[in-house]
Amino acid sequence: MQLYHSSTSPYVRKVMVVLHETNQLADVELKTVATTPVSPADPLFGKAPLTKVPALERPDGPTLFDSRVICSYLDSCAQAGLYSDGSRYWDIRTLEALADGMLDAALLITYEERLRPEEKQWNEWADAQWGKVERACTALNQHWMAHLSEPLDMGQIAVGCALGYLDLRHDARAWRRGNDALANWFAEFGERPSMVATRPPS
Ligand SMILES: N[C@@H](CCC(=O)N[C@@H](CS)C(=O)NCC(=O)O)C(=O)O
Repeated sequence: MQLYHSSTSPYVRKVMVVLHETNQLADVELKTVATTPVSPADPLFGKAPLTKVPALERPDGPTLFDSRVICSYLDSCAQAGLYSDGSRYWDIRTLEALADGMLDAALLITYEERLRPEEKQWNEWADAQWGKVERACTALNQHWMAHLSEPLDMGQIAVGCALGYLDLRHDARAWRRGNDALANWFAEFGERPSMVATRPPS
């Protein structure tokens, strides 16, 4: 299989962490591409029409995207149980959606700051996106700490990758402020070998 990859993409990182945690790294060849909304990567055309990474090309079926689909697929290949099959299933899916939603908002801020011409940038809009990230961090800190401390699952991996991205691109906005429990959890979770091996270059 071939994974369309970028070393700074937090969505790709989710997939890479799953590959590490489920011992499937050898099954996947990485194809690094640079893709943005205004410069879509040529190799993705025809395979992943949204031209986003990650995308997973398989020998026996259509290319898979997005990160949730790919992680779920890899989990089922390895029968790793990262989504559980009991009452935790919906919690895990919701936690992953919350983490991915934080990422979506944080990535929009990154694009606003890096891709849009300076004179057209809209600070209130970026701050409103950050409001979503802040509310998500507060919810994690107040309601999800017990879940985050349970055995490894996909929700935890997604939250770890989302917080790592906030540190990479939006450190100055200080997500840890008022979220001590979450910050302590991430300090430990970020030291898992799979998280260390997939740390984005700064
Ligand atoms: N929902 C997608 C989001 C993927 C995504 O936005 N990836 C970014 C890189 S971090 C990308 O490829 N952006 C290019 C674009 O938006 O056209 C997923 O979970 O895989």
